[in-house]
Amino acid sequence: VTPSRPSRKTIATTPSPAPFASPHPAWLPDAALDLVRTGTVAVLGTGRADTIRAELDGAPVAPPDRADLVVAVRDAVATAAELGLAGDLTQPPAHGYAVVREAGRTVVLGADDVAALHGFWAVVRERAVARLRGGDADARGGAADAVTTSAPLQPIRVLDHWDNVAVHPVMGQVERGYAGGSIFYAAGEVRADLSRVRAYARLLAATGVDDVCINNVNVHAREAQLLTDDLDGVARIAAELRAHGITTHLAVSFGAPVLLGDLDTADPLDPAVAAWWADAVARVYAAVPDFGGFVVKADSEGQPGPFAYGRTHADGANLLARALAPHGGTLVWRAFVYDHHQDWRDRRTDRARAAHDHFTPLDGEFEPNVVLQVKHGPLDFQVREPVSPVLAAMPRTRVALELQVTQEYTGQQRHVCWLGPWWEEILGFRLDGARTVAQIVAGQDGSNPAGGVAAVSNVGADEFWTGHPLAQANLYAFGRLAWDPTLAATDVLDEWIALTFAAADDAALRRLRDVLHRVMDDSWRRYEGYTAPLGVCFMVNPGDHYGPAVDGYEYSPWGTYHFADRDGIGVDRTRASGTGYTGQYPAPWRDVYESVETCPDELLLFFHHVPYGHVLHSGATVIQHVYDSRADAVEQLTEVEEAWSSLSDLVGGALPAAFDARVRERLAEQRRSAVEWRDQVRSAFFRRSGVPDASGRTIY
Ligand code: BDP
Repeated sequence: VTPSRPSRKTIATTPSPAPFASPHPAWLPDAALDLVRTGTVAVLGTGRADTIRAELDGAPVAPPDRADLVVAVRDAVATAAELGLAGDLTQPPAHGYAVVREAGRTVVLGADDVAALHGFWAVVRERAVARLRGGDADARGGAADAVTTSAPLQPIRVLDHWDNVAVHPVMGQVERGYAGGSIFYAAGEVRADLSRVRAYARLLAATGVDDVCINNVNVHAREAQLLTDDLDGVARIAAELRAHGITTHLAVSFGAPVLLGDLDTADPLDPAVAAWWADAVARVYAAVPDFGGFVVKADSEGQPGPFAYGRTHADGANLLARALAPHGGTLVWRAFVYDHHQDWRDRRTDRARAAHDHFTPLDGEFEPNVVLQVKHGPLDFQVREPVSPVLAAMPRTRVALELQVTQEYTGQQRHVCWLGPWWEEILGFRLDGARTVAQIVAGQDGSNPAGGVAAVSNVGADEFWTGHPLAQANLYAFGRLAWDPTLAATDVLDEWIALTFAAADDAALRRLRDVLHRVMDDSWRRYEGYTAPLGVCFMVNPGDHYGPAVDGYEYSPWGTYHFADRDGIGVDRTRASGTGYTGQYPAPWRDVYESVETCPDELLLFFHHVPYGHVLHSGATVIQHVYDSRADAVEQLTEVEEAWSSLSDLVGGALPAAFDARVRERLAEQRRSAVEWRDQVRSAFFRRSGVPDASGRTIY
């Protein structure tokens, strides 16, 4: 019996009950701004310097050589003396900022106006964190004299919105959205009231995100028309984002020339098609002069692409890249290309191989303004996958890493699942044995061109932005780790707590910090603990991808199998006897993953088919691990609920009552769902294997 569960469609399309223009302030409540508004201030420069002035509204203004806090755009300042500083003027790094602390004053210098804005938010953040960590008065205002600089490692830091302009009959308004409707669109149009978009841009600017793609990569008819029929709407959105230094991008259909009825072909080598795209791009730039570029999902899950014309993906990407190049635009082409009609009876076919097989022969063939966007794992945003080998396999191509902030496969913003630790692991993974994924995609050592990082946003018109209020931390962390991937996830969580609960008094803030870490720190591993084991992936309900269905995709053409039978489980992806996928990795991973002896436990079933009695490095057998971790993870939820309840005296004060109520409602659903996962996975493997649970816990 499957307990009834809320359907994804309902969640995605429920309009927010809250007034559209007054959402939860997330990590920028007034109290956070008060940390910099108490002393005197001065802002120098134009452009987004006006945005900083607006943030500091209410603070006493003083001349720049005396103000306690000065924020300046580099070209608005000639000498250090103008800022009341001794010595030579500090130079901010390209695209970044310098913070100079001298004689109790704080001076921020941005390389340009957007960098000044980032530097401003850095000061707010530092003061909030100093307070959280019990810093003294000096740390809150101006600490000891020091100069710090910061610049983003990744040139592209983009959030992709899978928002449909018109509500899609199956996918709703936001595909894989778990936070209400779209902040951009309502009733098939760009919203008249874009106040939420502006508030969103403000939140993103404070993290370091600088690009947003405003519509779904699955481009349906109405979204395709954005390009031609609603550039005014796009321009209105771009204006809101621009105020906070965010550049607008559009996802377009490769088939647009045909889809929009103008031509009978979209062949990338046809001059009429190239001319069509050149015109379309010119119109976009006429409406949005600082437009960022296009994102394309082609030949994937039903989207049109160059294969239909016998052309390569380099031909396809270059067509659009050449149209964008004269305007300085970027073409992001997704590497998520695989056969979703595969023969599930054939054990040799392997979806995990697809992107590498398909794209690496094209390395060196892409125009310089093409960025290939690669999902972090070879399958599809699972709770555990190995890092995609494609990220290190195309040294002559700009490659961007794609993460998923929206929790499609990690609890759909009904379960607490803090993804900071997962991303820290991915970004820090030494994929070619020497360089981390973050360094590779940033082109840090110059041995490959720079790409960046992208992620699917988790935001909607929901009162708390993200459905589960604690899922805000994932959005915050994406921006921070995109800017600086060397940050520790636990410190990023501290930042989010310090900023979000800036109104709490010192004692309440410390308690909130303690409880939030208890609830969130291990939540990703806990989620992994009660869902699909040891990197085997999927086991979710087909379609909505929520809740357990052990064999949900096992006999379907999507290429996501576990091959569990009475003897064993897992996918043999070795060179010796399986699909050969391990051979796509550079050393040392090609050998580490090839052998059951060296393959890490958490990825064992991604790479190997093993008997249930196989002994893990942990000492447990595979089957006992399946039993134990599911039961243990559910037991841990009791501690989580107790920790949250211990905050009850803060409700209505430091912890807003509606925030608390939403978290409690979600914790109850998480427990219900986790119990369902535990019982279904444990029973399914007991029935297949016949091996009893050595711990004696009940199996249904
Ligand atoms: C899958 C989602 C699907 C997306 C696809 C993508 O289930 O809704 O369209 O990824 O990334 O995970 O294009």
